[in-house]
Amino acid sequence: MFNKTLTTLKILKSACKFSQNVAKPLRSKKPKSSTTSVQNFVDFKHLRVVGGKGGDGCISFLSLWANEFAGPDGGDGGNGGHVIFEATENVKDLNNVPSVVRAQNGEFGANTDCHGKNASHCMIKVPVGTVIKDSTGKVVGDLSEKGLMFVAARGGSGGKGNRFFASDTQQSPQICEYGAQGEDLEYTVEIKSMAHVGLIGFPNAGKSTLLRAISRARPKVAPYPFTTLKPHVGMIQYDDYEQIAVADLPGLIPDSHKNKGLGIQFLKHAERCMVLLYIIDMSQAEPWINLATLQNELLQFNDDLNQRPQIVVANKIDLPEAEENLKVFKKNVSLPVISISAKLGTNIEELLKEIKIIYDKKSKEK
Ligand SMILES: Nc1nc2c(ncn2[C@@H]2O[C@H](COP(=O)(O)OP(=O)(O)OP(=O)(O)O)[C@@H](O)[C@H]2O)c(=O)[nH]1
Ligand SMILES: [Mg+2]
Repeated sequence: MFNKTLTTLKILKSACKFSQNVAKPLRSKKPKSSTTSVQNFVDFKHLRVVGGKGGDGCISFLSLWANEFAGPDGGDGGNGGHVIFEATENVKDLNNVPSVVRAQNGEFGANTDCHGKNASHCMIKVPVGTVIKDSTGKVVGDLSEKGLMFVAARGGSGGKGNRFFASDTQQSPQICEYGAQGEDLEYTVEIKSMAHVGLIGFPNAGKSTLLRAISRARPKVAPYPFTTLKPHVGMIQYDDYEQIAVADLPGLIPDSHKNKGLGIQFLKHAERCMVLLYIIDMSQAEPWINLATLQNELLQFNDDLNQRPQIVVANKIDLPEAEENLKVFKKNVSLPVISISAKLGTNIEELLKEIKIIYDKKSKEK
């Protein structure tokens, strides 16, 4: 009898598990890095690209013991290298892209018809999904697939040596060409999608604390506003081998969409996230006003942003004044609210599960 009830209980339990069917978030087995430098995520860069200069041609005349005036023998210069962007899966951000990129120059031509060597091209590796805009803001390249390339600046061609100018009428030309200058252009490169989930909130709401709690990323945490000035990305691991990228974005303030505070540039990061997580500090009075302000900022910037899946995270519930605020907050907010304490780790697992559910739903839609 006892055995029978035990088996029915077991079956019920597994049925319950099956109905939930959400992958469990995993704790990272690897400790956090102990290096002092912390890398931020670069999703936008303005850069200058300069193609290599072509090598100059050569003026030279061959003189042999039996033939003193054997004719012109100056070789051509080599071509300068191009600057090329190449999409690859091996890099995740634009950290490795320098602000000025110069390709190598072609070699000069030499006597005895020796042509200068062509310079090798300068390849810049960028992540798949990089969009390239010219100085007027027009999209000129979209590297949406692995291996796609965009020639950003062409190198100059090599100059002709005096051998090239020899003819029946001009047997000893004293002229050659200089190598052409490479193109000198400016571009803006942007990554289309930065992370699956973006953390949005006022300064000091606890965004960086939350990212530290759920991933191996190490953004700076401090009790003053604007600690985070550049975005950081961390990965959450799940037991179905899925990884979800979460971006800690710098804090927003009222009128950010008018370029106040850290400005529009930081709202642009939010555009590159699939799911938005509003982090609201529950220890402050009337937190629902903060949420409404944040939503309004996003709406003013781009009304598509409010159509994205959103979760409201009520943070700092460990503080004494948070309990009362949370009760009223839940009544005033229509979105799903998850209350957590990023500092103590309370309810973090529930939040991670909710993120996974939304992520799975979104991935199926694609
Ligand atoms: N008690 C309590 N304190 C918290 C919690 N989460 C964050 N804090 C504290 O709040 C302060 C600000 O935290 P940060 O994570 O730096 O806040 P932020 O949102 O990243 O701030 P900015 O980078 O300036 O936008 C720190 O002193 C944290 O220790 C929490 O759940 N409970
Ligand atoms: Mg921060």
